[in-house]
Formats: sequence, C-alpha cells, structure tokens
Amino acid sequence: MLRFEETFMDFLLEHQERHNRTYHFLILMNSILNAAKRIQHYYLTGALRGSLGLAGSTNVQGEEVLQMDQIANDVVKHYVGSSGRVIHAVSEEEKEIIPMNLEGGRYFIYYDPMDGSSNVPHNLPVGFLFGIAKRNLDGPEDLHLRAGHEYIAAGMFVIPTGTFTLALRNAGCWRFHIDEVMNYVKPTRMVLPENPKTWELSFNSANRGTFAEPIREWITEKEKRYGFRYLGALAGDFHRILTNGGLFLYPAIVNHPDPAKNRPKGKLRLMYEAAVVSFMCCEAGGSAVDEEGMPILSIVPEKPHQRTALYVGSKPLVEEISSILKKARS
Ligand code: AFP
Repeated sequence: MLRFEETFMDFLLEHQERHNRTYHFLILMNSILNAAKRIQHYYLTGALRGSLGLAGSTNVQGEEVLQMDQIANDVVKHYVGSSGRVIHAVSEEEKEIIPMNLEGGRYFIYYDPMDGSSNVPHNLPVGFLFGIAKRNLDGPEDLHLRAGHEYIAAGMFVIPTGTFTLALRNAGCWRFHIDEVMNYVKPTRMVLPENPKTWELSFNSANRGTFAEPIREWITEKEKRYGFRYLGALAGDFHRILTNGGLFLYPAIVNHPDPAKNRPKGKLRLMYEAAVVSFMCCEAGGSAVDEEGMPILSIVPEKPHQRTALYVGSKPLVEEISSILKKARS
C-alpha cells in the first residue's frame, strides 16, 4: 500500500497562505532545504571520498577546520546567497558578517553548517543549525545583531540521520523526516512532555568538576532520578530533549584545574547554537537561560560569535536552575 506523506513544502505553503504571508520566506526556506540535502549527501559519502579529515587551517574560534566544515559552509553560502532573500549572514566558519543581497535582502541568517565536529571523523551525527530574523523594512537597516526573541524561525537538521526540526514564531515547533526521494515529510508537532518519567539530563560529564558548586550539587541530586545521554553534538542532544523532556546544559566552566581553560561565559555560540535551540524549545513549551538565570532569547548579541552558557529544556527544570543561579549571584 502506497503512503504519501505531507511534505515540508506543502506544510509551509499552507502556513504562509493561512497567515497571509509573502512568498519570500518560502524561497529562503527552499534554499536552506537544498543546502541541507547537499550537506547530507557529502556527509554520507564523506568517508568514501576521504573528506572527513582536517582542512589544514583554523577558524575564528581558533579551532582546527575540517574539510566538511568548509564544504558545508560553502554549500550554505551558495544556496542562501542565491535565494536573493538574505541581506547578510553570520556563519560559525567566518569571522566577519557575510554581505549578501544588501539592497533587496529581507532576512538575516545566523548558521552553523556543521556543528559537533568531534563526531565528523566517525561519521556520527552532526547538526546544521540556523536562526532567521527579519531586517527593518521600514527604514535604513542598522545591521545590528538580533536577539533570539526577534528570530522569526529557527531550525536544525540532524545529519545524516535525516531529521529536520523547525520552529516558527508563535506557531509551534515541528519535526520532519527525510523520505526515500529526499523530501522532508510528515510534520509532527513537538511539545515537551510534562510527565517527568521520560526526562533526561544531557551534559559533558567530563566537565562536571569545573561547574559552579550549586550546579554540581543540583546535578548530583537530579541524576538519582533522571537518565543521562550525551552525544557531543548539540543538534542530536537537543533532539532527544525535545522528544523526551529534561535538560541539556552546557554551564560556564569556572573551576578548571588550569585556570586558563576556564570559560566563565560558557562555550556555546549564542546566535547560531544557543538561541536556535532555545527558540525551538520555547515554541515547544520549554525555556532556556544563561549562567545568570536570564532568558537566552533576551540576550542582545554584541558580536556575532559571542558565547554563552546554556540551560535548555523542560520548564520546571529550567526554572529550578534559574533560581539557583540567581541566588548564587545575590
Ligand atoms: P564544534 O562543532 O564547534 O566543535 O562544537 C560542537 C558544540 O558546540 C556543540 O554541538 C556540542 O553540544 C558541544 O560543542 C560539545 O562540546 P564538548 O565537546 O565540550 O562536550
């Protein structure tokens, strides 16, 4: 028996029509989908083609660049650039803001084309994450960097497993699966489960001793109750939290034995990692805060590659963490 599932594009067309929106966002999303499918292809065949190794340079974060980082960045830049709908982009792989269509572009896109690099040599899951904001259409554009609450959409592809999750502002969070002809299909609304039975914790346990004392105590208490999973690629780890509930945390590193390795501002990048998953989480009924217990979506970035600590997931857990963090500061 043949089954025909609703495709992502059908879903989005219907959404845009229902809300009386322009076709511009459709064109941009189409370009993002084309990019994701290309990356999926290069990643699946990467081991055979020998492109899972180092490229021989370092990026803006001082990290060694992989061939896949470069390929994925070039792919995204090509597709979203040729959509003609983007005024400028911020990429994890490029130091400067990337100018695109300065006259006609309507959107900003902030993206990490290949997140979770330590999984790349193993061909294990990685993410392509992006957030989209709209330019000021009524006056000259100030090119300022937008806070997460100004995003109109944010999404992530888990590659190569073939899932795509997208949140649209005030319209919920949806998951799609890739089918045999590379269409993302079968929209499923994501809502964080209220029942704690399935909740999980996700964090890099090797860093545990470096977290602030109240966070360590909180973890010790909670892990008696909840399961623990960690993949080391935000898109994959957050994918589980979105389904099962619980908390993903990447706290500030404040007690490293080598003080030079402390990261009091956290490790994850605000614009194309933390704000992206926080936006999706909030649209699915959850929330997210930084090391000061402040909502991630309210942080106005001062620079494109700003870092932050991140606590994202089920509301009751984020609220507990938030009040612990605020108390520790008072
Ligand atoms: P890179 O892709 O920049 O190497 O980092 C991936 C990531 O930002 C995010 O996807 C993970 O959640 C986090 O780092 C994992 O970091 P650790 O290796 O420190 O656990």
